[in-house]
Amino acid sequence: MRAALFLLLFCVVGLALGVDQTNFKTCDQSSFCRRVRKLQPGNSKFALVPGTLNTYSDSVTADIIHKDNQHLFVFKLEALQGNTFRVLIDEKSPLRPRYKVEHALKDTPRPGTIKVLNEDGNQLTIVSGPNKAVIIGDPFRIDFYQDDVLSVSVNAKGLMNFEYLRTKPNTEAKNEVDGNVDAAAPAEATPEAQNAVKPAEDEDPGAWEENFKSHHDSKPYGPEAVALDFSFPEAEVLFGIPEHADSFVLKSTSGTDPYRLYNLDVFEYLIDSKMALYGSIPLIYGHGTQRTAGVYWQNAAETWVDIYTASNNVVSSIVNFVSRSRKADPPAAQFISESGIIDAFILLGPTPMDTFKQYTDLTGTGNLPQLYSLAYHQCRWNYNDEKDVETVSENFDLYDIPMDTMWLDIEYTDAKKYFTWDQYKFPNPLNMIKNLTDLGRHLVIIIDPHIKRDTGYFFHNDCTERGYYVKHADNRDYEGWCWPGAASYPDFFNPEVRKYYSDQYLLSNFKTVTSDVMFWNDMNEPSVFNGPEVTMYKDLIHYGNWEHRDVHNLYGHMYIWGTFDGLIKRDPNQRPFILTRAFFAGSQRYAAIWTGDNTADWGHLQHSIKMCLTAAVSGLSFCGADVGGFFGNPDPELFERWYQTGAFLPFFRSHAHIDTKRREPWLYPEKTRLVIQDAIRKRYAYLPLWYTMFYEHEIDGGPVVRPLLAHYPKDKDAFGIDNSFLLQDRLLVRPVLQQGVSKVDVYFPAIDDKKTGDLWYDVDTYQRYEKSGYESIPVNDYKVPVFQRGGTIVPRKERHRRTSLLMQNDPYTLIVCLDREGKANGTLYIDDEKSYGYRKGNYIHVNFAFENYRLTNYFIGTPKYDSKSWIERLVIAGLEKVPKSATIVIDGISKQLDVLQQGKAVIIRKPGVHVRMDFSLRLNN
Ligand code: NBV
Repeated sequence: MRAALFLLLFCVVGLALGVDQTNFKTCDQSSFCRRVRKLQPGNSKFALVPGTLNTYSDSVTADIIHKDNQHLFVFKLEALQGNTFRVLIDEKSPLRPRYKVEHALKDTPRPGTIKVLNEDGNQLTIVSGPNKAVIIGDPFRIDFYQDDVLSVSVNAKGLMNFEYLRTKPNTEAKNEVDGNVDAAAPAEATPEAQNAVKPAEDEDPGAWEENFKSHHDSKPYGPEAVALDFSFPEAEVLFGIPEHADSFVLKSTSGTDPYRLYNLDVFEYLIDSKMALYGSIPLIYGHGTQRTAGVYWQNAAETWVDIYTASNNVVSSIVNFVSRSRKADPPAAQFISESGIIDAFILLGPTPMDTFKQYTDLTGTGNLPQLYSLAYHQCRWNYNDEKDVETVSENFDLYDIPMDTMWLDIEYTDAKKYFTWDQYKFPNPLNMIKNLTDLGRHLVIIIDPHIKRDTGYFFHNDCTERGYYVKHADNRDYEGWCWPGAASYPDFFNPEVRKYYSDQYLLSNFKTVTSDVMFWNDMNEPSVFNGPEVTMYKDLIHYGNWEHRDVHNLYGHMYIWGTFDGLIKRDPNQRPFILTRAFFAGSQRYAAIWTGDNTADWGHLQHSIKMCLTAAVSGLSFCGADVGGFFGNPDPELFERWYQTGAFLPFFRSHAHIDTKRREPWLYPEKTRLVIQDAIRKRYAYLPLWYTMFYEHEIDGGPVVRPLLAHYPKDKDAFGIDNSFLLQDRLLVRPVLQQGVSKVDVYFPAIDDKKTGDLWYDVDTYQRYEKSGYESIPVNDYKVPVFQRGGTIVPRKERHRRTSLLMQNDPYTLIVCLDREGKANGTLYIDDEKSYGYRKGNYIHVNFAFENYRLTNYFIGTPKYDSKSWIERLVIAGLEKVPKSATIVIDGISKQLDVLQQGKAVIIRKPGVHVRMDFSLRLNN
């Protein structure tokens, strides 16, 4: 009852007021952020200790000293393969070990080799391939060059900070603050720290214990923050550090709070905001017309990131940077973390795509998903019972709208006990699942990490008996409030707990699902309704005796790792599908993400693109937003435009809050239903492209969804564009994101500084656009402005089916859009859409090339997968004249084909070639 009231209050207050910002800390309310931020740019107090330098085949080590307090640190610079360096700094003899992030990197990074170029008194230069690192002794700084161009400087602003661990000063005065800096007496400094200028950590009243609202953080280890600045001399814009509901290009934080990285469940989050959200990836890129570079700051503690760029306004910041001496004051970022060590990877590019791949080389790529998970998903909180699920599924068929997956939110469980079902609403889950799978559909159900403290619940009893829960410092199990009421949280950092948890997915344990059912992991920031900032206390203890403070941003990642392992154990030959809300660096190896609880308004629709673009360049290509908006009720127009946008983002799911009106497409006016049907059909037609792109992502790490600057790095006007995106380098998508418009301005990017544009073809009309710059494109209700780049070939499947499974053997259409030289190129990937057979070579990866009026194919590797599909149609756009006929040669046998003109393209029907066969098709003029 208490729980129900609490939740009711939580929802009602939230729904009435939107986000309550006072629930979340500002930098000034967070002791480490405000004390580190006090340090102004200038000469750093850190210096290399002369005579301590050692060089090895792949690295350099030295001691670093803080010149005021004489504390010693160890420094290591490692060269890694692929234009990457790693900077590690830890205390030389810390009072206790400091936390080093584990499990974010995919493997141990591959070492590179270095040569010492020269060493003089204060400076050492090492070379690794085309890269050079100049390590300056005093003040400590590292300059990274590539091809003799300075690309990244470390500590150039002198903002490095490293609060060494110390014993708690013996203070009588209660050293505590309530978000109010002046409220308490300063701590007494330790003898060794009593130097001329007292460091902020000794002065700040929140250094040894801290309060926020009614919550107390005991901070037994005191101040232990680390910080470092990174400058990007070649950059004009910075981007990265998801997750924020903000523009793709990061804004200056001068006069505002820094961007915050602290996985949090923010109720009704704001857009255009630097506030923390559900996931954190401490990765930033600097991009300019000549070069791109990046920094991955590997730290899982609460982190704030200050951005130094000219202005808050992207356009004027670009202009400013060009007009003034950028090199003297380049764009820079300072990472400030509450604990841990300094562990930074410097990614030297030089192109945007190189830099993105350097990051995925370290943290891994997303696995090729099962094809159905790239199709359309239907969700709401909640589908009420088995009948409801069946009716919704039937109605999709009745209205002829493709739909692959039904989702069940928390209400399917017995009293929010995961791995159980509500026996009244879902008495026969296996039957319900079978009904769906018989139709070619799938089911995804939610499993959250909060465990109901109920002595009748096996999971709780096991965790209690075996000591699996996250604990207080005195070894008591931590208890918070969440959906089930009183709940505890398994410590997924403990391998034994992960094993226990993953075993629950075995069909021998979870008997009421089949291996076709997949999972949604929500609330894994972790969300704790009555905890500080709706999460866990930082002084709780995890496996290995680490404080929650050290590992917070990794909690959700460890959880989904457990889920992934469970699904692999359950069926080693089926690719898991997991959707997660919280994430960290490397989470792409386990799950897809969505942007959490957005709102049914145009601003949130616009932010779905910005947020997924940032996620994609941070390794997480499989991203989407709740179509329609989670909170509120979308009007028909917003709903239509949201479907059209979602249809071109990787994860495509409609979802809604329990208090919203039902919004299945047929509940809207007929025209809206038809627009939605059309948008979903567009998605299904492009499924072969999506699947090919995700395979190629797994192989090479390039994002699936890309900002324009990924392929147009020299076009300054493209840098800040985040209402459009590329699918690989093949399609340019610019959905309608505003209410009531009859045209949209589409930006066609330039390939060079002479503003030369690529050729782009409207995918509906094959109308060609040749110039770079804005073009006004008329739109009606059905129109999604999508353009295929001249020079590419895109595969499609054009028959309308109920689900993607039923399309498996359908024939392909190849859309060939020619560049100025009459050429085009593109790939198609095919396999069984489900298993790991492709890892053993059971696939077809084929390249199509068009040149000199001839289309040919060649296979990348041996085509092994036994596909039944044929190529049924070719569409060629960009020919100067309509050819008289075409001749196809398959296996030495030639056949004449008719060529038809259709609008601005020509069509060749029934080339009749199987996807595994070599062929050559010639156009006869
Ligand atoms: O499980 C209920 C919801 C879910 O529908 C949503 O997608 C998640 O982001 N969940 C959050 C919990 C509470 C939302 C107020």
